[in-house]
Amino acid sequence: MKHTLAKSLFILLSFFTGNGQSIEDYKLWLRYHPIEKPELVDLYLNLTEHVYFSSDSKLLKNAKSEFSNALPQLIGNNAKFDTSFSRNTKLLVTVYEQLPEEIKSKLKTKIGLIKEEGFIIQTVDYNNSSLTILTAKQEVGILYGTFRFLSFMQMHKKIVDFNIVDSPKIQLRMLNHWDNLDRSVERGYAGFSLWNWQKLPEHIDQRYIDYARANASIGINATVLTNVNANALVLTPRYLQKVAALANIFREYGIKVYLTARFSAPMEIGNLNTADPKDENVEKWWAQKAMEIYDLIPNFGGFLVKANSEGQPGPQNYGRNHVDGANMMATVLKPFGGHVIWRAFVYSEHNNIDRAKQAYDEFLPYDGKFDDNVVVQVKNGPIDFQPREPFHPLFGAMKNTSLAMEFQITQEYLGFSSHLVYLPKLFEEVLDTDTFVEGKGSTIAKVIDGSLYQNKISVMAGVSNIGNDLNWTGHPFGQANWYGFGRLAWNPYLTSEQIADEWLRLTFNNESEFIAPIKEMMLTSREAVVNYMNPLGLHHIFDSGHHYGPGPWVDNLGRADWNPVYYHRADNDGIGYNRTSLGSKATSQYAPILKKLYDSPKTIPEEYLLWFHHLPWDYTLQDGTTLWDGIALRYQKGVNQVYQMLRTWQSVQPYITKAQYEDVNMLLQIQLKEAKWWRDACLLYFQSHSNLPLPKEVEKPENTLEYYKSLKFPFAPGIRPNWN
Ligand code: BDP
Repeated sequence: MKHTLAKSLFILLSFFTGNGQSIEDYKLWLRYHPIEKPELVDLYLNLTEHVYFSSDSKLLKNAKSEFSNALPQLIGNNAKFDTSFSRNTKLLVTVYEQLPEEIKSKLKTKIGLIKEEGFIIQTVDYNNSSLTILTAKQEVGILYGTFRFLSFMQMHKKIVDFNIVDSPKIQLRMLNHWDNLDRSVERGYAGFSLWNWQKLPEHIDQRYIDYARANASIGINATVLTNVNANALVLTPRYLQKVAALANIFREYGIKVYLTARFSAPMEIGNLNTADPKDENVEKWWAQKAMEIYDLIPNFGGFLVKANSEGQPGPQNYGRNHVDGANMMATVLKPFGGHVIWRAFVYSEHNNIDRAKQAYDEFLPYDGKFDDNVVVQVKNGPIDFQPREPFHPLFGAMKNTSLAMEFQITQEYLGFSSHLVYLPKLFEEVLDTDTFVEGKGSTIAKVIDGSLYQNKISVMAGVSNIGNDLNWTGHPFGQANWYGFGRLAWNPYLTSEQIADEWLRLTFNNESEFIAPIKEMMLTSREAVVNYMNPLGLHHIFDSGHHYGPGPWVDNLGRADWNPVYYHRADNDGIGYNRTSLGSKATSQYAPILKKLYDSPKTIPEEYLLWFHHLPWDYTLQDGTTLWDGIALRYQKGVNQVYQMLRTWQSVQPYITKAQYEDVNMLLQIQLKEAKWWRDACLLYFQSHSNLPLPKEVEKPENTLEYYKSLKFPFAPGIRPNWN
């Protein structure tokens, strides 16, 4: 009865919510659509008709309530929760320590295989019948196992006997929110910040709970609440009370809270006249602050620090270095088990060398000098979250330092939340890349998960794409990027294809006629954006400040390395940045085998060609076309790929609701318009240097170069105040 009711309600809701984001989208991948196949319903009913779920803590209660909410939606209201473990129990959920001895002994070897946060789901013979056990070393493992179990049901997996052992491969799986205290979100394209600082700590928005549920469901266990361009106010008692209210909720979902720490906080909120990390009073101030924070938030994670980067204060203001700054903070957090996550996103206005080389030059000498509760957080590429970059050469090079991977989930340089770009494809490409530092197979995934150098702390961070939009991420497919980031942080060896498959099933439906084409669309979407924005290794040719749309002509900003012309170096002879041994020598920051490969335009993977080489317009590409034609054809290809995405989406209309269909259809129309804008603006501008005609396959530009140059967007979202 309930089953049919839920279904009709679902259809009704979808019907009445119009064409944009719908209330269904709010549920993310935790939609728990009714299972309609009778044999599957029977299978799961059989498994769940007698469940014993030990729930003697808040965390376990949350796991149980997810289970008891989801089951009626999935298979009707027939699950029966037993008050104790009995002969009837079919599903037993409890931590390993509390299992009956006989069952413990059956799982003894398996429990040895999981890490602290891992879980086991195993079917065993017990009392002459079959019993499925979900167990873990810690309660949080039960929570993760619960969500996994429910996801199997959502994905219509026909599992009779469970045999699952899984643990996260990375310790800190962390979101970085670039959220300001006024609720604006730097580089945020999904509305305002979730954190309602004004109403906290008294008012607890249901959103906080649903945010925690969503994160726990994919294993995210840490969140930095505030922007890396930090405001010291968050460290004042009034705000810390608010932070504590959030931390209390998140703790019950296995999530630790971190804050960004403004290096000059002792001066701004502490009345000191210096923030010198070697000053005794400064260290005392931070020690006192740490005590105050841990008093309120006993499981506080620690600080994320952006120092001496893009104008942020840091130890260099006092003639000290990154190690001095990071270790001072690490010392005060150490007694409480806290971490310092110190960012390596640095490039200096006083340094004329290639910006792509600066972080490596600055940080490599510090390798091995950071305290063991310090992690150095490095962006995936050496410049800044471009649609494609070669990997950051610090990965693999800093062997004696725990390195965190910083990905950007929000699409600052990938069309904001208007473009459908499936980012796990990008993340996977980075994680699978071989650094060759310890010979073949030294992949970035192994650097990050600590298996290559046995570093103390492993971290993967993602700059969040979440805001208070009804669907959380602005674009409904932005949810796949949040989901995919979490899954890869749990296991960096998963494929982007598997993740897309899971997400589609959890979010939409299990119809193969829907899944197959849409999965294909997602998997090509990343290459499409590279083609229509930055083909062949071009990068950072975005319009200033807001980074919305193309601006390859921009040459008038205060610092050379803020100008797109610095990066593409187009002139009448050719295009590209010579970073070879004969140019800026950035290639020498990579392992010798890669240096050699990258040094020659003939051997470098073509997708990085213009990142490392300045080449004449008539240079011959691998497919025999000239460089000029190759660039132009790729821009056109990107546009064609978006046309194809639209056609694909239109072809699956029968499998989704009207609201779902219309929302993405409208967004794809924007994406198509903007892909053409990118193609036309960039090709017209580069043509003013190459003086060559466009190949016949390329559509004629819709406007003049002057028109594209004249476009201004003072109110583009996510903009950083006073920023170029
Ligand atoms: C750049 C963003 C800027 C951030 C900076 C960072 O444009 O808003 O503050 O990165 O990562 O991509 O610190």
